[in-house]
Parts: sequence; C-alpha cells; structure tokens
Amino acid sequence: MNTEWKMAALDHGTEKAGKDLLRALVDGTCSVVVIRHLLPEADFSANRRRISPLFERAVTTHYANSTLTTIGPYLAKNIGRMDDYFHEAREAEKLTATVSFDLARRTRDALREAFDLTSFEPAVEPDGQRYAESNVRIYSHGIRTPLHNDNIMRDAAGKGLVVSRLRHQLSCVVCIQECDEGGELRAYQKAWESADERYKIIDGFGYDEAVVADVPRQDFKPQVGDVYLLNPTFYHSIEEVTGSDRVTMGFFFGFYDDELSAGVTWV
Ligand SMILES: O=C(O)CCC(=O)C(=O)O
Repeated sequence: MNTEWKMAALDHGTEKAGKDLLRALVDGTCSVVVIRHLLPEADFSANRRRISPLFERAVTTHYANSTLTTIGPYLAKNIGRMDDYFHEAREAEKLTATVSFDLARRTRDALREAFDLTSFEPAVEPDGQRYAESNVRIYSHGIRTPLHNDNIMRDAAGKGLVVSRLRHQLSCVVCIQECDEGGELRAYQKAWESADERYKIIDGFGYDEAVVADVPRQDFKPQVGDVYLLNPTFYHSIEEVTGSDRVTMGFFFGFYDDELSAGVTWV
C-alpha cells in the first residue's frame, strides 16, 4: 500500500471536487476528504436549528467499552432484525420531517453534483423498503468511540440485502456542532481483513488497538459546517470528547461497481 496517507481539503466555493478523490478514498491513499462550504450557510444553520428539539428523542446504546447516542437507526446494529430496522427508518424519516430537517437530502444533492454522480439516493429493497437516509450522532463529554470499521458487504453477507452486493463503501459526515477539545476522527491506513477478527473486542464495541500497531494514521478535528468523507472499511476511532457535545449527521454511501458513478446511501 502507498505509504502516503494524507487528507485532502477543498473549498467548494472555489474548487470542484473530482472523482479522483472518491477513488483515492476507495484505494486507501487518502484518509479524509473535507469539503468546506459544500452547503450554503443559511441551509446549514436552518437545519442545525431544526434538529435541536429532537435531541431529547436520541437513543443511547450501551456497550461494555462505550456508548453510542443517535437520533435515527444504524443498519449494522439491526442486521439480524430487518423489519425493526425498516420500521425505525420510517419512524426516523417521519420524525425529521416534522421539523423539516433536510440536511441529508441537501448534502446528497450537493455531493451528486460535486462528484458528477448519475444517481445518489437512499438504497431501496426490491419490495420497496427504503433504507434510512441519515442519523444524527451525539458524542458527549468523556465519550470515546473505540477503534472500529464499518463494512456492510461483510456484515450483510448472505442476508439477501441489496447493500450486501456493493463493491465499495464510503461514509459522509456533516459536523453540526464541534466539541471544545478532542473529538478527532483518527483514521488508520488499514482496511479490515478477516484475519483481524482475532482482535475483535468480545462483548464490546470494535477492535483492540493492537490491530493498527505501526500503521500510518491521520487525525482530523471536524469544525462546524465541515462535510467530510472517509472510507469506513478502514479502521478509525473518535477520540474522547471534552466540553460541548460533538454532534454530526452522517450516512454511508456505496457503489456497485468501479465506475463510482451511481451511488446509494444508507445508515
Ligand atoms: O464522526 C466521525 O468523524 C466518523 C464517524 C464514523 O465512525 C463513520 O463515519 O464511520
């Protein structure tokens, strides 16, 4: 693997994001792509205001080594219970519609244009069930998200879901509120492989840090308004948050082939 492991930052106001950046994420030569000013400031601030009344509806999942607080579902958490997942996806969509929160759609539309995608919508099963379009993640003071990776091709293998047929998975995150200290995304230049399962934390979340010993890493501290992309099949953690909550909206996206043109999203 290329030993270069750098992030790329661009200002949407003055530079056009090219498909080469998506390819660099897929290939594991770029750690994070940050696109500043992807969304008009007014759209972003309106959405930030709209989502705050829903914070009290956030649900916390407890693991032995961490907690995960979200508004909206996570497919990987529900992979054996798809009826529950699609139900939660519908409920989350209704809830966010009550406050006109449309940050996911606006972000998708902007990314579709920035990367010349031919389509970019939430994935849909042949029976019409629609995957959740985003979730909002709240990381409070003292919370560290352990080292992990997200790989739907692995997690949904053999389940007959459309997303298990994807070839590539990427992740999009929008920073709604930054924390005072910490909260960096720490991205490692190592993709998950099956031999790593011996490092999996039993009854907890993620993997032992030994799996990334001596691997190049990149820290990125998101700031309000940043839209950033990463390859979540590579190991990453979110360092301990200090002070105000770190709040993001995110979704995964993927491609069924190497063209990186027709994308689907889910979370
Ligand atoms: O919030 C972040 O910086 C990363 C979130 C994450 O774990 C992911 O997108 O896979």
